Amino acid sequence: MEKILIIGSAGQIGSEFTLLLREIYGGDNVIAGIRKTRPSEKIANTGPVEVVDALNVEELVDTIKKYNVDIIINMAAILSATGEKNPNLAWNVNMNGLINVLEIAREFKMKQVLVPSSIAVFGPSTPVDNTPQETILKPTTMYGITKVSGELLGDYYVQKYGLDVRGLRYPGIISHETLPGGGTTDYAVAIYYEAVKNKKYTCFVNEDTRLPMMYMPDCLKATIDLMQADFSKLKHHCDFNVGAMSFSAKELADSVKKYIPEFEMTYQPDERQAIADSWPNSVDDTPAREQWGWKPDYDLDAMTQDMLKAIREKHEKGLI
Ligand code: VAH
Repeated sequence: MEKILIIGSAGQIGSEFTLLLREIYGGDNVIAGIRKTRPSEKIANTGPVEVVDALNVEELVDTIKKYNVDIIINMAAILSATGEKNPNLAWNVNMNGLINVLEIAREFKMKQVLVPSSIAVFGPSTPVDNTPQETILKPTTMYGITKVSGELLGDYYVQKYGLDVRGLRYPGIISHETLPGGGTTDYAVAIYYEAVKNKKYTCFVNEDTRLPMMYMPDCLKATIDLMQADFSKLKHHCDFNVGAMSFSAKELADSVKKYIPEFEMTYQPDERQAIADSWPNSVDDTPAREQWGWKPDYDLDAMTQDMLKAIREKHEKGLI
């Protein structure tokens, strides 16, 4: 059975993907790599946890040898908004961490490396609607620059060394288990928590801001489907567009109001507005659908119902 190390296992996607991987591959075969943030109870109690910083080669190699790791999933990244406050940190974590992972995977002849990308690879000169798979990639954020570079680096390791490296361009990911940190799309998560707790939310982008978004169950489905896809059928590797839905901040607020009629949304755009404005409204994910059968399950209304149900339960238990 494969031995999988997931770096960034305490993060928004990493925390839920670790649990899914453990259901599929067995708890003991999925090592949760964390840095400072303590893992959830569920992760701590269902398999091994190790302190692994992608910038610390020794830590990485020790963990790989200890568990005979043959697949690495690198979910650790400094996201767009935090990256604009500390561009050098974003470059260091997102790029030097990645090259360490790729070099070690090459040296240890690993089975696969999964490195997420993002719609942040696109910029103001990219076609904004139904953004094609192959298009202009001139991002205006350091995070976006690291994601374009990461895609190119991953593809290089595929072509030059025959390493199986895969990645997909996540849209904004919405979930109710682990809060996101430092992203421009974080408003699309905060709105649900604030609607349940306070019946109001001041959004940091304007009401017309439209972005590609995806509910976490679809994010996990896309990630595991790509991971398990037949490599020989992939014409792309580290840069798959994946779409699910696209909505404006106002449409999101209206979706919440359907279930919390007294909810009020106000808008106070901050520095994250410029980042959101540089990203597309929607993406064309035909290659993902053709090459590995991608198909989302959730639309905005189904997501809103599921998010509000889960967050209300947390609120009633006094967890938020
Ligand atoms: C961010 N959530 O906002 C991330 C994501 C497409 C956005 O990459 O930075």
